[in-house]
Amino acid sequence: MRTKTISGVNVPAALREVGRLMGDDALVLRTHHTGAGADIVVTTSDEVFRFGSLLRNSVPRRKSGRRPRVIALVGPTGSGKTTTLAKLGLSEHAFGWGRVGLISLDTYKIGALEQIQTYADVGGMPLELVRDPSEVPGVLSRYANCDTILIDTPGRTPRATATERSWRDTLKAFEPDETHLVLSAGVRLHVAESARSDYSDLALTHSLLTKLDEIPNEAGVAEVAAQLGLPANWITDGQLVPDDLHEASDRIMAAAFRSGVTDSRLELYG
Ligand SMILES: Nc1nc2c(ncn2[C@@H]2O[C@H](COP(=O)(O)OP(=O)(O)OP(=O)(O)O)[C@@H](O)[C@H]2O)c(=O)[nH]1
Ligand SMILES: [Mg+2]
Repeated sequence: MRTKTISGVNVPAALREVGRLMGDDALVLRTHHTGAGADIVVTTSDEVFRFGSLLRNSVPRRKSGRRPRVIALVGPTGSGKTTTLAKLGLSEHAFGWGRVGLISLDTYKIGALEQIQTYADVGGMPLELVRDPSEVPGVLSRYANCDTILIDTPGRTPRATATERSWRDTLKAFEPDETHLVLSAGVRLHVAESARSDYSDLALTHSLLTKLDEIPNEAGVAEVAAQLGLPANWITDGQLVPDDLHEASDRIMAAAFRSGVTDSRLELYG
């Protein structure tokens, strides 16, 4: 969502400037008090509509004729990939209604397999650890009767070594229908942007913001989603598996207006 930041010596002055520059079309998203006065972040109703459509945009399947839908989660260390994968596999609102097969490409982290195995056991979901692209055709044929295949990946910093990054070749061999970039909702915008570019070779299709429960207010969530500029199906807001998984677009749109738009608009024209 394109936004504009308009400054003034205080909030009323900045709001008057918003009214002067943008008139009726202005939607105030946020006000920030700064050392020099106030910054107001504004957008337009057309932009909000465009952003809502982007979030809900469904991604066409890349491969026809292959029954299981293949969904991969990628993202930095500790962003919540494995926990979210378990939520997606177990929640009736996501893929728990059907047969789910789990795959882990995380051969690096100690305890990674045990963590995901626990969830696989809870949901009676098959789980395989895949180390190399040559293993992919075999796994796909063993999982042919699944409705959905969920792939967990290791978290690594952008400075990961070539060896650590070899899981990416294995992931590409699966040709996922969807690849979700999993990021904590509290990340700074420049971190979100660098995560997006770090994973760009994996043809990201969605963003998936986690840990909304850990941020003091949700206003910034929409900015992170907008920065990523990807459709979003889910968000997570807690450690409870699978309950803390929710539909994304309404929550993100609500977050966009979390900072008292109504009050600000009244002030704008008052
Ligand atoms: N508060 C909160 N914690 C979460 C949420 N999602 C995951 N976590 C916690 O974040 C921690 C890391 O979660 P994981 O699922 O292991 O993260 P990961 O991305 O798989 O981590 P690596 O495999 O090390 O890259 C765990 O303690 C999770 O319980 C969430 O929505 N809210
Ligand atoms: Mg993990």
